[in-house]
Amino acid sequence: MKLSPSAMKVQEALNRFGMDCQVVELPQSTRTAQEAANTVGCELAQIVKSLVFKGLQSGNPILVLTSGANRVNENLLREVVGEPIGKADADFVRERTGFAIGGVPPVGHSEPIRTFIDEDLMAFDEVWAAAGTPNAVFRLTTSDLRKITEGAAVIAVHS
Ligand code: 5CA
Repeated sequence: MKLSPSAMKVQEALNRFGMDCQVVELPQSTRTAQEAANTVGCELAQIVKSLVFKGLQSGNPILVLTSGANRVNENLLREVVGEPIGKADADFVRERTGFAIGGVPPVGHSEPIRTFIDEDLMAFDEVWAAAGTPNAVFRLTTSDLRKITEGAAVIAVHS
């Protein structure tokens, strides 16, 4: 099956890391973590949410790969990041990652993004992440998630 251009960007990024995982584009929505869990048939907590925040002093994006069941505690994140942070709006997400909300992947962004991983994801062998569109996902091991995020810190970011 031919992938859409955004999903293809993610597949190519995975290939560059030597991953053998396959992006799948589905007829059902995977736009939210709950929809993705329902669609692929996994636990909500096994979905990797790619949440973008904005450093309010630097203007830099910050990516937090969060377990689907968790909410990011912005006070904790602020301490780790070292500057005040705010939520990113849809335009900022698209500009700085190259992807629209609902499809933001953990890899393949238009620029390198400082990334953190929610420690709760590490409880699983396998997780599912968005792959560029609201209908595209891929499954990977959590050790591969660490590999493709190249040294991202694993932190406790939820309340
Ligand atoms: N495809 C699924 C996971 S496989 C997905 O992308 N889920 S997500 O949780 O990472 O992306 C949705 C997130 O985007 C929401 O949790 C929310 O933090 C954010 N979001 C949704 N709407 C907006 C909006 N209008 N402005 C800013 N952020 C938003």
